[in-house]
Amino acid sequence: MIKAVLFDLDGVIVSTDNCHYKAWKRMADEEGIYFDEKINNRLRGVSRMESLAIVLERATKSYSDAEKAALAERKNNYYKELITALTPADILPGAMENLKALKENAIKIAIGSSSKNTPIILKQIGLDSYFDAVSDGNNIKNSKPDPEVFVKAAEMLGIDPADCLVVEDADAGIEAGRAGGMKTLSVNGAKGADYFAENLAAFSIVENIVR
Ligand code: B16
Ligand code: MG
Repeated sequence: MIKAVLFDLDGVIVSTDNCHYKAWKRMADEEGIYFDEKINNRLRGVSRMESLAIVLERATKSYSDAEKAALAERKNNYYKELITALTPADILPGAMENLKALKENAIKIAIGSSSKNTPIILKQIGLDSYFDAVSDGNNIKNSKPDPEVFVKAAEMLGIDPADCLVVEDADAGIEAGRAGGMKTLSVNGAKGADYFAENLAAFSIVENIVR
């Protein structure tokens, strides 16, 4: 029985894809590294340093660890500049309706995001005190597909992982949910889930999965 729903943030509650893309692109252009939207799609749900490793696959020179840390920080500064423009209007269609319906049905809701910028993003979109628990890139050692972020979210809620549903837009996130012993709902084409919805706009989690 589903007692809690653990939501990925980027790509499920709010779309920051384009901000990540612009920030990586700016950094890559400055470094003369080829980068496009197809490469950007591979960064979904992946941690910042792992994302950098993917971006650097197209680099023509090698970078020391200190240089890599500086590149990641530079990208993150560009990204933070861009996300200051986010507002509640950027919440993805159907997300609020589902969150409200879950609350009304006494189902716990949590965030499980790889992003260290989760607190900033939640504040920008006006949901900083909305969730029962927030587990993110700041409280984990291993990022998705490792289940840690979702296992910690379930622990914070005090709910058995088997009674949790993970909602994800990334293959790595679905894999993480499954590895954590949770049920999974795919949105935006993530593969390998128990349930599929094109997006949350025309899908009720309460009606289709919880009941
Ligand atoms: P940051 P999610 C992920 O968030 C993004 O999808 C991914 O593209 C990003 O690299 C990762 O967060 C780390 O983000 O650099 O802000 O710490 O989908 O798990 O909510
Ligand atoms: Mg995501």
